[in-house]
Amino acid sequence: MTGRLIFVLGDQLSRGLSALADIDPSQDVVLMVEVREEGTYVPHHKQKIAFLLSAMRHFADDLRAEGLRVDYVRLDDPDNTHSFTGELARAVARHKPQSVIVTRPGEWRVGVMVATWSELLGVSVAMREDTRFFCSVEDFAALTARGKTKRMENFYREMRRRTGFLMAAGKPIGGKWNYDAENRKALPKGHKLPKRKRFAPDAITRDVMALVEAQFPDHFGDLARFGWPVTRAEALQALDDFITHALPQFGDWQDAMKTGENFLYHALLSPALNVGLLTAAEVCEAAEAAYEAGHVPLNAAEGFIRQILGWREFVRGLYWTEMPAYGQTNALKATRPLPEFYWSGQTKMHCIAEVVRGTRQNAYAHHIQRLMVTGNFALLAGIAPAEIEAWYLAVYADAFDWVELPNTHGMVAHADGGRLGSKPYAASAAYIGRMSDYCRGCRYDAKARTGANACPFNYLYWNFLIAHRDTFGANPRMALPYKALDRFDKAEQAAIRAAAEDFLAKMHTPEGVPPAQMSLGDW
Ligand code: FAD
Ligand code: DLZ
Ligand code: SF4
Repeated sequence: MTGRLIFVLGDQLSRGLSALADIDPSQDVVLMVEVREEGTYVPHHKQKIAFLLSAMRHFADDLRAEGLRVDYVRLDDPDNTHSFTGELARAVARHKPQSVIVTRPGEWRVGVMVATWSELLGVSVAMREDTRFFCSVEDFAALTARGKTKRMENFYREMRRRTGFLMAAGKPIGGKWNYDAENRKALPKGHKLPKRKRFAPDAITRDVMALVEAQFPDHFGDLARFGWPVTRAEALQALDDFITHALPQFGDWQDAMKTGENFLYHALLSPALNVGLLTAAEVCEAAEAAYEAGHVPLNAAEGFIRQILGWREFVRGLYWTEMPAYGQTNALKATRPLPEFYWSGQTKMHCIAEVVRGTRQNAYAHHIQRLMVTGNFALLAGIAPAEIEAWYLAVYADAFDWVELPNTHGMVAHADGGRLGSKPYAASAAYIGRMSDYCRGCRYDAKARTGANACPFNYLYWNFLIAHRDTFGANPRMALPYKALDRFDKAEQAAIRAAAEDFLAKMHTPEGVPPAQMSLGDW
């Protein structure tokens, strides 16, 4: 008979996890399970699955090295039932524990499973809070109830006050809370980017990569460029590399995009953070220390800390206080299916082809690529929120429902009616042209609104404004675009609508080319 069975899920790979806090090595057993259901509830990118499984195997080894007992079920175990519930049931039969301990899962979907376990398996199940965040769900609910912190910016300021990051005598260092106005630069020609640290797969990762290739052969994504940190030691090296080589310029080029460049000055830390190899606190502390040492300017340190202390905490609080209703809204009544080119990358729209290429190769795209290229297109084209969400959840190594859903459902699709963002992140080719070199290599004309070569982002953008005037026409943050739209005469507005309708009707074939006649030259 075992003491307690401590179930550690794949995104709970932190030694400081609440479920592990009082583990008794002489009696308790840690359970970790690799199951197909978690790899296939959406068809995850091969790199994402390999990352998760390799990080899990390394974490189990670290626990064993510490003298803890770990019962680890592998994906190719012939008796594997391939679900969390099935594997917990088998483990309860094996160990006959007095109780099961689990830290609250990150995803609502899994939380629903946990709620059934006690009755189903006839064993007491204690669920502990996930203490790896700055703001507990209860605190978030209390703050939101006060009204003032309903929006991210005010929530972030409150979190700065509470944690003391970049604060002096109760005031923000430098006198401003937010330095984003300095953070919207495009990369100048010839700008030399730093070489980013990637991690060559070790024997465990190579084993897992072969397993993934064999078990999930049809899933999206390449494994060849796998370079994610899979241990805590590697994650700490990745953090150090970012702080030393990229953070100093993170602020300046945060929104920039460049053909062939996947990482620029971004942290590349979200997969490690989201599975628990790094804590949010130590990452923010490292950024603050680099600022205090004079290594990093304030706009970079503040901008970076805001992403974690502000956005990451805010979306997590929103998710857990508003689910499951949050995921079910569709404020803009968007119903179109996701075009095939989100998977194939085969489209004449160079910006989308480029983001899908990077996504396929690395299971990564940076925030502006996700928001203003693939996200912006999905918003303008009226793609159904559930279709967009399933894609983002599948293709990024850092994607877990609690963080992916608010970003996609709220920030991209505006399906939450403006709970997350006070205006939709809709933009024409002018934005993409300003922040990247994509338009220079494109077969569409970024300057044209209508006509055979006009960029689809242009007529779709103006068509979006026309179609949603009832929703956004009175929004003061949308006054400028509506003023611009109203300067177009009736004929121009009719031409925009016709171009958009034509494009949307044909977009499921590569921009109107009948499938039978498709050849690579058409893309
Ligand atoms: P950096 O750009 O260097 O930012 C530093 C850190 O800040 C990130 O590691 C991340 O932890 C945090 N962060 C930044 N922006 C956000 C944000 N909007 N929400 C939450 N945390 C943020 N992030 C995920 O971690 N998982 C997701 O599934 C995810 N899905 C997204 C979907 C869409 C449509 C959009 C627009 C954004 C999504 N993001 C998601 C947020 C953001 O794009 C990623 O966190 C970021 O690209 C990760 O790369 P990085 O570590 O290089 O981040
Ligand atoms: C994403 C993922 C994958 C692909 N595989 C596993 C797995 O085999 N075992 C596991 O414990 N976790 C996996 N995960 C992460 C889970 O989906 C994640 O822990 C839950 O969704 C959190 O609620
Ligand atoms: Fe994208 Fe339009 Fe620019 Fe082409 S012209 S890269 S489709 S924004």
